[in-house]
Amino acid sequence: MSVHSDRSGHDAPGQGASPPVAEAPAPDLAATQPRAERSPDDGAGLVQLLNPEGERVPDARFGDLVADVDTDALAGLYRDMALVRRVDREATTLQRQGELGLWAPLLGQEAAQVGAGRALAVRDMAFPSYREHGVAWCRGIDPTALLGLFRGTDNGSWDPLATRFHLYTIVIGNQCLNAVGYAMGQRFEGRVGGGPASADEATMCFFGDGATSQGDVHEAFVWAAVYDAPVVFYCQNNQWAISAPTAQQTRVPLYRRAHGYGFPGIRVDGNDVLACLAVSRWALDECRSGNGPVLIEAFTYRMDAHTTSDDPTRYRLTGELEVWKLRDPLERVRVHLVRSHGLGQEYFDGVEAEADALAARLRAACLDLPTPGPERIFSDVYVEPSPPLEAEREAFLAYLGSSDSLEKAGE
Ligand SMILES: Cc1ncc(C[n+]2csc(CCOP(=O)(O)OP(=O)(O)O)c2C)c(N)n1
Ligand SMILES: [Mg+2]
Repeated sequence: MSVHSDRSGHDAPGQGASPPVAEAPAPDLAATQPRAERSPDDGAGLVQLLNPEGERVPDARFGDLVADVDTDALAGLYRDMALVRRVDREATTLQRQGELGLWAPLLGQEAAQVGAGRALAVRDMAFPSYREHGVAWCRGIDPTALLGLFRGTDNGSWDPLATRFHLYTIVIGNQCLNAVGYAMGQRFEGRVGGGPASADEATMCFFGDGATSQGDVHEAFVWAAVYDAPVVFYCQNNQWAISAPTAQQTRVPLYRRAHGYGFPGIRVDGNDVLACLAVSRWALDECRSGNGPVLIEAFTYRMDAHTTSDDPTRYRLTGELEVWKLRDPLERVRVHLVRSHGLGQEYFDGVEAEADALAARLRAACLDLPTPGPERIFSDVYVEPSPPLEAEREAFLAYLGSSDSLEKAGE
C-alpha cells in the first residue's frame, strides 16, 4: 500500500518514530500578526473527487494531491473503512448485549475519518472527540483498546504521546483548546516552517457540527488564528448534534465560520475518502509550512443513532437516512475499484473474512477485560501524588468497607 506517505515525504502513520524535539527558541511574536496574503475563502464549493456513483471527478486543485493513490492504495483505503465499519457494528452489538455501557457509532463517517487519518504523518498530533474510531485505527490503535472506556473499565487505555492520538474527549469542544495549545507549542518550538524535507509537524483536531456552538471552539479559533497555530480544525458535520439539526447551530455553512477568524475554511464531501485525503493533506501541509490554521468541514451524515442511548426515530425522518444511504462512503469506492481498477470479488471476500476475524477478536477481548476495583477511579488523575485526592480515596474505601455503604447494607 502506498497511501502512507504524503507529497512532501512526511513519514507515515504506523511507521517510524517521532523526531526528538529541538530546544525551544523564544516565540517570534512579530510573526503572530495576521498576514494579509492569507486567502479568506478557500471553500469555493464542495470538494469531491469520487462521486456516489463511483466515478472520478476532475479537480484541478486537489486531484494531484492523490495522484499517488494507485489500485493498491485505494483498495487499502477501502479495507480501512470496511474494517472500521465492522468494529463499529460489532461494538454496537456488544452494547446491545449488555457488554458495553455505551457506544458512539461512526456508521457513515468512515471516509471522513479514514481520509483524514491517513493524511496524518506519524509525528503529527491528533485530538479526537468520542466518535473517532476510524482515526484511532489509522493511528495504529488496536480497536480492542477503545472498548474499556465504553465498558467503564478504564479511562482510555492508549498512550497519547506514543500514539500521537489524544484520549477521547466527551466534553464537547474542549479538545479544540487542548489542540490549539499543543499546536502553539509546535510553533514556539520551531517545529513548523522548515521546508518540505524537514520534520515539520501539524495538529489535527476533530469535533462535530454541534461543537461549533461551544465557547471553547470559538476561543480555540481565536487563539489559533492570532498565533498562526499549525492546527487543522476538522469538523465532521454529520448534520445532527444528538437531536439538534445543523440549522439550529448556524446560519452560514460551517466552513465559512473560518473567515471571521481570518483563516481559510473549506468544505469537502465527507463521504468521499479520496477528497478527504486530498484536502487533509493540503491542510496539514499548510500547517506544517507555517500557514495554519485551516478549517475543514467534512460534510457527512451520522447513519446510526447519536449513541446507543439515543433513538433517532424520535426526531428525524427515515427518508433522510435513505437519501444518505445512496451516498455510502464504502460503496462508491467498491464500485470504482471494480469498474475502473478491475478489482475482482476475491479482494472483497478477503476483506470480509478479515472483518469476521477482527469482530471475533474484538468480542473476545471485550469479554476478557478485567474489572477494576473501586479504587481505580482515583488512579491516573494527576501525574504527581495529590494529598487531597489520596484522602478522598481512603475515605471512599473506608466507606465501602463500613456498614453505611449501600453494598454492605444490601448484604
Ligand atoms: C460541554 C458539553 N455539553 C453537552 C454535552 C452533551 N453532548 C454530548 S454529545 C452532544 C452533541 C454533540 O454534537 P456534535 O458536536 O455535532 O458531534 P456528534 O455527536 O454529532 O459527532 C452533546 C450536546 C457534552 N458532552 N459536553
Ligand atoms: Mg454532529
